[in-house]
Amino acid sequence: MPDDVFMASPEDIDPDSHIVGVYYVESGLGLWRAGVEIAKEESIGTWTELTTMTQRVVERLAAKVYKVDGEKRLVWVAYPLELFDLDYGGIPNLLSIVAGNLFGLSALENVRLIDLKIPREVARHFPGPKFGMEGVRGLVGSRMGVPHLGTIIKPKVGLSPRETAQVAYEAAIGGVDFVKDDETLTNQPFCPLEERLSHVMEKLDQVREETGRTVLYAVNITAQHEAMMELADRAIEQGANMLMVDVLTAGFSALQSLAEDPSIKLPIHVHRAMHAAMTRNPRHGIHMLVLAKLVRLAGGDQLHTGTAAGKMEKEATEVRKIDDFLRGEWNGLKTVFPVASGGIHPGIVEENIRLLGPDLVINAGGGIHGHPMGVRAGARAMRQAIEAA
Ligand code: RUB
Ligand code: CA
Repeated sequence: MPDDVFMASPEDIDPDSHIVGVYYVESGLGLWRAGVEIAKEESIGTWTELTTMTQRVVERLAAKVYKVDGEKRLVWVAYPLELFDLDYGGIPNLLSIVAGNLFGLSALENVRLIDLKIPREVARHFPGPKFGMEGVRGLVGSRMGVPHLGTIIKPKVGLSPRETAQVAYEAAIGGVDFVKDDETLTNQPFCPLEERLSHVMEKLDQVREETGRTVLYAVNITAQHEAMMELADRAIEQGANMLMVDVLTAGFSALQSLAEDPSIKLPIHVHRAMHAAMTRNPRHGIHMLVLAKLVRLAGGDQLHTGTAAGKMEKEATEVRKIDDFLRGEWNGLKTVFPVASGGIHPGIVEENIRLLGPDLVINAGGGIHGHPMGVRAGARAMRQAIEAA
């Protein structure tokens, strides 16, 4: 098929009837031809001419490259909405198209999906967050402009249910708004989920009686799909007030199933373990902003987006951009509460708030449980650092 089947000018692309992928590309082909390779592979084409091709397929379903930026090495590829099965295929189908085979094409040395423009017509097929940042704040009774303080129970694995609950209690009394499991802890024999949850919730009830404060506990139900839905039901029976899922290892459809289930009336904390395999290389893979958009579509209420200062690889301005996206208006969907986490301690709280903004969950594991005077003192120190900032 001639290249011009896969090319258009910007005036020909209606943003309401296309999903647009913006790709950073390194290729000896030049940007337009590289864009054609992406559009072809991810819509109707392949490496050779086809006897099975029809005019109707060419006219309606060809993706088109319609813009390039030579300086930044970007290409814009528009995919007609008719290419997608949004209701049944959802995010898996969407990703198989806009972020599918193209990463392995030998004609492209490096390619990175840096943004995905999703029109309202597409967003309408997804649940979005049930609570969002405002909804989560409502549960805790906090006001905008004040960060939430969270903690990951540490050691991340190995404590018994009772020990976990005691650590949660100390952190809550010390001043955290939110306690979470580590992404590596789910339902292992040394700390079965239901037993852990019931002990933790008992302790958090005690905190409410003693202080009047509601503290959220995101219990990690990440599991095989059906088992995860069952764990969600069991968690609700045990009085859970928040759920947690590792979205990339479980899959976006796992998150969406939780968000769409009308019997689950709890916010969902989303961890992004494994994201760096896709997001870390600035020349190849998928930008975290794209994953953040998909999490918002699928219904995450809180999402890890990185820190401005901490232990994980990051670029503060990039993290800020993602956090602002999550907190801003987008296709009528609720907001998502961004979570800064990874190596945070009181000494770098101010820097994180200054660079990322105060509508943030500031999460500290080692930064609380490593305090020489214990967990309660660690939580208090973090709270004081937030107040000071
Ligand atoms: C941090 C932690 C989280 C990281 C993940 O613990 O357990 O898994 O936040 O990184 P600690 P990211 O506070 O002890 O460092 O949030 O960037 O996805
Ligand atoms: Ca962790």
